[in-house]
Amino acid sequence: PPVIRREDYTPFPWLVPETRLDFELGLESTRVRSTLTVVHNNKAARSPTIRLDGDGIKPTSVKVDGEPTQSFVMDGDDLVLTLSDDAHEISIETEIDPSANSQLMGLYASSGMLCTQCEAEGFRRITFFPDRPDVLSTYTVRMSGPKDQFPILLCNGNKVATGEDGETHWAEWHDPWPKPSYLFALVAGDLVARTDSFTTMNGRKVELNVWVREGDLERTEHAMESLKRSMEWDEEAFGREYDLDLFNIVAVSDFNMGAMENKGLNVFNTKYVLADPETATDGDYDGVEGVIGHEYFHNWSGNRITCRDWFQLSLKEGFTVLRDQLFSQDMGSEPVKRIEDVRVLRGAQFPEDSGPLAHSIRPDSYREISNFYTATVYNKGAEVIRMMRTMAGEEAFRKGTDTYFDRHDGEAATCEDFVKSIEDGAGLDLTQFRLWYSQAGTPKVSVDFGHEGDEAVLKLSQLVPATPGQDEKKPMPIPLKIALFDRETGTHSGEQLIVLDKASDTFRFGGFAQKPVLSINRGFSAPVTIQREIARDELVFLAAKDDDPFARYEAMQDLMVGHLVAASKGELGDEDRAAGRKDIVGAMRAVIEDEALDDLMRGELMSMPSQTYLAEQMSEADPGRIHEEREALKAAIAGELQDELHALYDRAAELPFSHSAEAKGARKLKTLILVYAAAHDPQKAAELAAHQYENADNMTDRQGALMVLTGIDSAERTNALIDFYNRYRGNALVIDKWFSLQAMSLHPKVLEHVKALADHEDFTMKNPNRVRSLYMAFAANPHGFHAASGEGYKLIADLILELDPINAQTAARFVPALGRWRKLEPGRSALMREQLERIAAAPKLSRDTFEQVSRSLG
Ligand code: B3K
Ligand code: ZN
Repeated sequence: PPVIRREDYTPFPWLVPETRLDFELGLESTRVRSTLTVVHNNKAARSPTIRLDGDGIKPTSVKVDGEPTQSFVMDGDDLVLTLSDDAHEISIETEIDPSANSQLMGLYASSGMLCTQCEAEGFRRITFFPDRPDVLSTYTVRMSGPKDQFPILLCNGNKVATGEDGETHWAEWHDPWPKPSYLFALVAGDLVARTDSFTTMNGRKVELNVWVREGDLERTEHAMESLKRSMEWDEEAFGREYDLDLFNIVAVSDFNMGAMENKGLNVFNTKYVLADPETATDGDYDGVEGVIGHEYFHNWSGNRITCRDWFQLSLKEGFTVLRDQLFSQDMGSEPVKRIEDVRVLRGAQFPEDSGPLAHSIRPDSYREISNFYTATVYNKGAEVIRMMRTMAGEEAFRKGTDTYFDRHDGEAATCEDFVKSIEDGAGLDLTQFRLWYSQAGTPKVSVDFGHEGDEAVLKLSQLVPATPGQDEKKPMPIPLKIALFDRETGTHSGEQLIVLDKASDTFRFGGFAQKPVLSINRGFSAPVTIQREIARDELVFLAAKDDDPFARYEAMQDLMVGHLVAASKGELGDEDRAAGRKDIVGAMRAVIEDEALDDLMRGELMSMPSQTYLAEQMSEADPGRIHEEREALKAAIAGELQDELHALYDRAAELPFSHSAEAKGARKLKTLILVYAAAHDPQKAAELAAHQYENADNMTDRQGALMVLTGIDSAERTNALIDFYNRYRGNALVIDKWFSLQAMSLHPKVLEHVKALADHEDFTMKNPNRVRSLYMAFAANPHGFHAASGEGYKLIADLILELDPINAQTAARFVPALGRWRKLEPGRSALMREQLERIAAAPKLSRDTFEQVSRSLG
């Protein structure tokens, strides 16, 4: 497959002002007639031909200006037509089989309904079209089909006419907003809606619908409330008003990702729509709110202003992730949301940045664009824009985004357009800052903090590591929020923002008779790793006293990371180990006893760094050793703090169920305490967990208890797993949890369990949620995946090979887990690499998997 390069961009030689589509819908056969008006694009070189992208489709008829024509050729999958004049009308017919579409790109069938997924290049699987985001067109769509099978017919924009003809009915939809083909969507099926409305800031009433299958209606309230909150928030926070009279959301159970922001017709994975206390956890509720917000916010950051080409993906995704993060921060606990977002960044994006798949947030080349919907483009993209906001301040940043929306509304824009708008609107100089768009790799900031006379002296240096294709890096501007604490009073005289924009620099702060304690990268103001020699007592101090919640969390994490990394490397003698544990236990006790903390935040402070994050701190990780040390520390904490943890559990258990922050915090603590208990006294923990499981009146408590039980070989485990399955049989999203919990477990036989689950009658390779629930959960379980025998690696490689022909996009998403071989101890490293080579040697790989495997080996 060819490499596509950003620098090769040229505008398309033709404009397509209008697109008319006519669908005769059927599950096995759908006929598509498309009529495009095309005119020569004045901003591009004149061309006598027009290339229309296709993917696996054939034209059954081609007409130009109403007349059948032979003046076209097929070039691979594409249709190339010769045109004599500057303006024409092209009509093409295709016929497709949605039921055979297991890739879930283009038009496909999902439990009896028809739906589409076009981003990034799915539209070309429906009809021939210039399937690129810079070709904007106004769509009019007629859909017809059997009334009983497809009583509901939905498309983008507004419904303008309907009618029926015997058993068949039809609807015509018109979307007044010009859009690229990737934002096209249609849905046809037997659906019911929760209906509501929202009145915009200018008094326009918008009809809102959340469409689901018959039995799911009761589980849509949270989605609808989240949508209304999103609409209101975007008006308030960014001045953005919705621009159609109708907004539809449809939940689909077979979906490659979370959701899709098609204009006026968002299509969602059921996972991000359906929620009620009995079947959804607090985390699921937050997920629904966040994804509903994300897709809604795309209406401006993505749809009204779209991307010129797919290299600009972060223009819409990075910005929209930032917008959804800020929304969720405002709806719930701001510090806890910030901690969660940083955890995602460190867990998913940092490993990407330090591995063979590292790329900048605006990549330079790709073979398959689906492989670039990454944590880097999304989450690091959001961090980069967040840094601009931090440097500008909230008010000036808003002026920058207003400038962006004003200047580029209706256009297909670039990341450069965005940066320039922020620069002009916010009054910042972002010349050097643009390096964040082109350089990959997580910068390392080394801190040397000293004291001279009455000055605190902060020496900082930065290193942006080499990444594939980028050996030499330039220093980037790194905004760091800092505070200097007085050791005696535990206070500081104000947070400051410093910007490290050189390879190294020194910052001096006067008025310190005594050396203060440094709190740095507060709020995680820059997506970097901080490398510092810091005394354990200073970390203990910050973990207890820092008034920036993120920095406090960070101190707690650093305390544990420092200890566990040294322990895993075998660097700790008995005395050091005991001293380290003593400090951690002391800090943990202080957190438990601190009455000023709310329980959601307390839960964060009490959480251990993940095994993946620990591995990321080492150049050659031994997952087995990390696991042992981490479990041992857990056991030590649980043993030392037995009484405190029990008292905390009992207090938390008294709170009745509600969605309040207090009740959520209490639930988080209960399960966290069970996790600790399981490492210390498994049988006792099994009893406690079984009790929590049986008495649960909500999914958070029940799932938490079952999660702990799956790791403990006991009768309670078996009973709870059987009960859970029988209780929720037939509810796909909850059965997904049942698969996941077993695949994520700390049970010694987890590998055998996963193999057996793959043969379970409820397992299918056709449903991405189910595949992910078993195999993504397993690949993220270091204890199983990194089995010293290499069997975990083989299991994932087998999966990739089996899934690749069915759903390439989903298969390719498993490759990064196998790309970590360079960062493992030699034994596992060789075993992992062997599996990548086995995949690479397979005779027929998809473009998706081929690209990921060859980059991972390269
Ligand atoms: N824009 C879609 C992602 C489409 C991915 C296609 N492979 C969802 C989102 O980010 O909102
Ligand atoms: Zn998005």
